[in-house]
Amino acid sequence: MATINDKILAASAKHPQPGNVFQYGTAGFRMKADLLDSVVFRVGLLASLRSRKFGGQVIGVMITASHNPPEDNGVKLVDPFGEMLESSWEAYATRLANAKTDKELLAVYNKLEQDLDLGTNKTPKVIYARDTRASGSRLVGCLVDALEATGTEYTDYKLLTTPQLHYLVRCSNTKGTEYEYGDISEKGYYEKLANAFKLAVKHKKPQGPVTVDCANGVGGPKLRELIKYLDGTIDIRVVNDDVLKPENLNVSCGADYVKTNQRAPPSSKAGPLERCASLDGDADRIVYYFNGENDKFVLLDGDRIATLAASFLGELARQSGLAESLKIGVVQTAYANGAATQYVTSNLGLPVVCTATGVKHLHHAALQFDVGVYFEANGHGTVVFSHDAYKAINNHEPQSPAQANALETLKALSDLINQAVGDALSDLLLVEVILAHKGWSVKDWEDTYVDLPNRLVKVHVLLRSMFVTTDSERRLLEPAGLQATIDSLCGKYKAGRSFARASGTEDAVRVYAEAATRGEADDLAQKVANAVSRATPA
Ligand code: NG1
Ligand code: ZN
Repeated sequence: MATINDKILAASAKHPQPGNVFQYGTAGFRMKADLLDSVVFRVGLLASLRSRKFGGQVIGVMITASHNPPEDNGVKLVDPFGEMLESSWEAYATRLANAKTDKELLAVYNKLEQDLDLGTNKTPKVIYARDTRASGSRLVGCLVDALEATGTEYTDYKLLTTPQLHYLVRCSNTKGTEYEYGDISEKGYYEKLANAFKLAVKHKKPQGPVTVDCANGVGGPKLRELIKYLDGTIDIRVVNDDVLKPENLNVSCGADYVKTNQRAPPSSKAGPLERCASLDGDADRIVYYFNGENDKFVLLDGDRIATLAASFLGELARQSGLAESLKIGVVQTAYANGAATQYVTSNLGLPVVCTATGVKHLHHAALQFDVGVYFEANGHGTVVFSHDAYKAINNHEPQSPAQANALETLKALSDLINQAVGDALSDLLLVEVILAHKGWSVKDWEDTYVDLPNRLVKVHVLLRSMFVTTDSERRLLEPAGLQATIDSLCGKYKAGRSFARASGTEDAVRVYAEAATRGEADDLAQKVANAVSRATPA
């Protein structure tokens, strides 16, 4: 009878390594889809090991390339509690992906089996899903070959948003425990969100419609499904939801298009001051925007969602009598606009923590608070409630009808907000609840503070690894002398702030600058970019 090793060798022969060097980065593996067969097969092997490491708990595999163009694809693992894969395992994924031959791959796999102290012999379990890309079903075939070869039990959830898969992983592993999260089904996800939304808005029906651009991705059909459960409590208009033509995915629409180009999708027909939102291709990011005075485009990005959420959660904590027991904080990266940081500390009186780029860093830091609000400026984020926060919210005896009312809303929000990962559909409903409660238009939301003019510049460099940062990527240790140059440039501009860091996803150094005026921000960014270029070999 063929052993598991024989089966792995035979299956791997169907998916030869193309000779490329791969790296599991912050977003898993992501590249042109036709390079990914061996990578996805090998991620399947790792998912099986990861499940064995956790005594047969369910591990998730998501096949998506998020906001990338249609011809790309990608794959990432979801850990048992619905979080992103633990960092130390990223290196194992990279090791497996780069084994050149089937034999070498088997050797790496067997070595990991030995080194990882896998404990019990429980059957490994994996669940997986994909976005709407044409290459998705082929890559699922590669994944299944690995799961079959390793004797892993698996369930195919077909098309899902990334956060839906995270939800299902968390539900699967918490069922019957004190952390039980929800029913292990797509329907369970919609019911959880819709019920929480209806409880949270109560009689404060959102005013007017919100138009949601779904990037022609999986968020479209899933949002339409969610709407069925909302019983008309909100008018959501779905646009750019054509998933039958996968070549349209993320093309001239979606959150990344809107954030990068600082404009609405050309197809947008929204009138002045109408609420609009855009999701990305796998619906884990969302940004809001509207046409302001004189047709001026106004973006309400992740910073704005974070400040809005923090302000409302702070109010609810005070109104429900829980201000003392709930430590609320906001986590940002260095890319957060300085005005947003200032607003949180001065106006809201809440602490702000800055972390390195990448949502896993933000998520981790947010867990240090009872209620941790975190968003990247690009719109990926959520609010995490600690176990103690859930206890406090659920056990608190309200002292007045007003307290009871606020407590009910807070409870509903702790159900509405995806605890595993940033979720565009959950974030959409969160923003809608808050605007409805405050009776705010998008203009009122914008008016909370004025963003400092800022500029992001990309400098292509040969060796990005020579840029070594400290202080949550806000300061450079190397190349020697460059930080002093940046400091001295910043000092010449009113409210000047700038930093340079190596991108984790491209061969480039990103320079961010902000200052009191548009011209000064542009000028500062350009000068720092020039200094970065000068500091690198041509
Ligand atoms: P890098 O390339 O490391 O700057 C970019 C985004 C991150 C995050 C990752 C994808 C900026 C400045 N950076 O990272 O926010 O979305 O891609 O995981 O937008
Ligand atoms: Zn995404």
